[in-house]
Formats: sequence, C-alpha cells, structure tokens
Amino acid sequence: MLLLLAACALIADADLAAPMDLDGDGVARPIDCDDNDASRGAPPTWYVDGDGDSFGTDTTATAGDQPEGYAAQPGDCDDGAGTAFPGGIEACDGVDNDGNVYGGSGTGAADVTLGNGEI
Ligand SMILES: [Ca+2]
Ligand SMILES: [Ca+2]
Ligand SMILES: [Ca+2]
Repeated sequence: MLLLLAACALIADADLAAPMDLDGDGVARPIDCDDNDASRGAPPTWYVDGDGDSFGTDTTATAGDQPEGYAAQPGDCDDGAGTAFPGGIEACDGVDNDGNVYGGSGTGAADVTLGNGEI
C-alpha cells in the first residue's frame, strides 16, 4: 500500500491534466475512435446511401467504422437508383446515370438523344 502511494506521487500534475493520446496521432480520447491506431483519429462523416452505389445523400452520421447503409462520399444525384451516381456511365434508361442533369426524362416519356450523345 505504501509502495502504491509512493508511485502515485511520481505522476506529475501536468501528466494527469493532459488528454490521453496513446498512439500519438494528435487526437485524444474520447474523440479518437481508436487510440491504439495512429491511422484512425476522429470518427469520419458517413453519408446515407439508400441504393448502395457508394455515393450518399446529405444526411450524415459520424462513426469510427462505416455503418451499414452509409457511404464514405456524398453527392448521389439519385439515391433511389444504384446505376445513377457521379461519374457513372450514361445508359438508355431514362435515368441521369452520370449525375450531369442530362439523360433522365423524369416523365416516363421516351428518351431524347442530345447533341453530346447522351440520352
Ligand atoms: Ca488513433
Ligand atoms: Ca447512393
Ligand atoms: Ca444513386
């Protein structure tokens, strides 16, 4: 018991007041989602991805690991169509597949061919 009390006296007040950052990544507990892994710091923002195309909506959550149904990036032009996302390949399906506002009729009417080849 006396030995334990003596050991506690060796801990400086500054050490006790300092935030815990065991992995030295500059993010202290409790914000650091894994204080034993310097490659993981504050939990990232995740974006709701309803169609599973890896692009999410503006609805977000923060978590250390990617929650199911969330994507690492926002910007889905149509979160109800897994074939429509930024940079996607335009197809003759009445959907704006590449997110550039061209290609989706939005009315159910026949697709229209544009000068740039998109439908
Ligand atoms: Ca960490
Ligand atoms: Ca999506
Ligand atoms: Ca989509």
